[in-house]
Amino acid sequence: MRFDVVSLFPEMVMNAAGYGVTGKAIENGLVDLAVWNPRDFTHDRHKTVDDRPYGGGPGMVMKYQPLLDVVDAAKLHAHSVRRRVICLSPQGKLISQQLLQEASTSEQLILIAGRYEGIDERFIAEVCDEEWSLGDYVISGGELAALIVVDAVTRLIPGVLGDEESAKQDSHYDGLLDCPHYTRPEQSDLGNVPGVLMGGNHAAIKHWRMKQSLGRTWLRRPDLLEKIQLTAEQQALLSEFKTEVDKLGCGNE
Ligand code: 4HQ
Repeated sequence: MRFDVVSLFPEMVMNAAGYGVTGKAIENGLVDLAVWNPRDFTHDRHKTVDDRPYGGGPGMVMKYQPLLDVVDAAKLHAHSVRRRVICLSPQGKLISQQLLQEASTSEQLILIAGRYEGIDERFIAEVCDEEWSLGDYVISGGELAALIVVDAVTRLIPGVLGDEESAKQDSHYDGLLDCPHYTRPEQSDLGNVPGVLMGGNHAAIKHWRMKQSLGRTWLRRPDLLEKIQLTAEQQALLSEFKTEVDKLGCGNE
């Protein structure tokens, strides 16, 4: 996988991606990350990347010419067919684990991180394949959104996560929330670790974790349960969870 992020703040993207899982994946050559500054693709003395909006109004709009040239340059660096140009914007499709899963089979993702009020619509319409959004809120620039895509997609590349911390165990991988996690000490003023996790019965632990995932999803995100088909075993575990909540007034143990 090759990521090409287009940003007026290339260090912001490069630095943030250098940490942790993404940093290691880049170091190990499992993913490539390049950041392109549209300012380097201007031709005037002032290196102008923005201009006043037609029709008036506050703020500035990113000019399409530097963006067009920067995307052409990024395309030359990977002669790949499975390539997508994606603009990060609140007008886009909501980013989900499924969307990212599909994107992770691309060979090259060109991510456009805009600043100011936005980008000249002609660039979005003619050059971008898709617009993606983090959610219904506004941030100051597309960089953080692009970094989220780079991070979340990188985790899905084979070999990036060790087998133990496989992406399969994360929240949202199977459409469910993750189960609770505990580490030492076993007993504390804040409460005790659920006994089943201490017993070494791996089948029982697996069932408990699945039941917790189902129960938490039911309690916190019932909308997610409507989108998936539960197995008979999962339906039984969720029923148990609901019975326990009725009895104990809580979802644990
Ligand atoms: N932006 N999801 C870039 C966002 C946003 C979002 C606002 C993107 C400003 C210039 N990006 N423009 N929500 O709020 O991706």
